[in-house]
Amino acid sequence: MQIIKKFNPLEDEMIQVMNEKGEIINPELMPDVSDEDILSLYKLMRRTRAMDTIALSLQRQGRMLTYAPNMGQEAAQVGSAYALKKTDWAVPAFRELGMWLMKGWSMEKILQYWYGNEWGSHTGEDLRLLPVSVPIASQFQHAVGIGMAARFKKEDDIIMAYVGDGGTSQGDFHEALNFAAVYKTPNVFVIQNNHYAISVPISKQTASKNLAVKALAYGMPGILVDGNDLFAMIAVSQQAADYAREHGPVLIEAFTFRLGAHTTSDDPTKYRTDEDVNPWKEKDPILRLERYLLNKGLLKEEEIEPMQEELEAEVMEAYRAIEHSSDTKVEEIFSYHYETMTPQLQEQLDEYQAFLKGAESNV
Ligand SMILES: Cc1ncc(C[n+]2csc(CCOP(=O)(O)OP(=O)(O)O)c2C)c(N)n1
Repeated sequence: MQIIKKFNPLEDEMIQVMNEKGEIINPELMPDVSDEDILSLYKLMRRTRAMDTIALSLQRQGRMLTYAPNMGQEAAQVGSAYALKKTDWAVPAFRELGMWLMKGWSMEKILQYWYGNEWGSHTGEDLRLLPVSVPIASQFQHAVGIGMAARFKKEDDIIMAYVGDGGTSQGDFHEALNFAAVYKTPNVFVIQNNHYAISVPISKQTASKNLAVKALAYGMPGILVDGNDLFAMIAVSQQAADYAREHGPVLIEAFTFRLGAHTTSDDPTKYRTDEDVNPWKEKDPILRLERYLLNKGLLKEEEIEPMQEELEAEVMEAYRAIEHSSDTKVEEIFSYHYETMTPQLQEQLDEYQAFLKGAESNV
């Protein structure tokens, strides 16, 4: 737990293991991961990117609902989730595709969720993965609650919860951190600082030196890590997981960048320029790991394209399995809000059904 015990976020340094050329610059921090695992993590990051790109294109074709892209954030998601053992919990916001795949939420179910069907959220009971949480930072309260339950039950599982930089301005974020530190819950909180909350840049979000520093006020360690560096993410997350299991909560700020739009409803050219984005293309977490693998001879240039084609085919196969399979009836909007429908909802349902009848008789 060398990093957790020594790191001081007030000094505003950032933990890095590998530079943008894919060279190991801090070998003493290199996590113990086999070459085989590194290669499969690379493939998982590529699978995440392939799924993201295809989901976006399907949405543009009108074959998917609103979608939140992950491009650029794959190492932050995959590297943190790699530190979890099977019975540990993961509590997402809504932009954690790499973590979801790592945890075992199937491609089909994920696509079904974004296709607009809640059955996609039924991940299977033994996965210990909470569903997508759209109310910003509310998931931190749930994560701390699970943490308290784990302590009561004397289980040794940790709970890793995710939030965006914008989420750190919500009351829920601060209340959750405070409770977690007071009750020493086994939580690892991961902020994916992707620099924007929709159009609001990080400079308008906080006057703090960084986001990791917020941990100190609550009495827990806070670590700033290069979120585009897979090895740094793994090293910090593994040490944070060990610390949380033994002592209590840790806050990680994964410094990364959202290369795409906030969602398919957003146009980022309205609030940022190519000059803001281009430097981050060079820091692309997949390219960085690819350079490492190529340098080490663990991957050959000619293997990349066939791998890409294989992954794209996998994604399309998963999508075809759910396309149309779960188109829901509009009536379900009314029937699943409460156990018994309220008079107001009943009135709206009656109105909708009367409208349908009228439409039919006009045909
Ligand atoms: C409580 C709440 N307020 C506002 C919104 C609308 N909203 C959706 S996403 C978003 C920005 C979130 O930014 P951030 O936490 O940085 O995460 P990112 O989207 O960048 O991953 C906002 C304000 C919401 N979903 N919930």
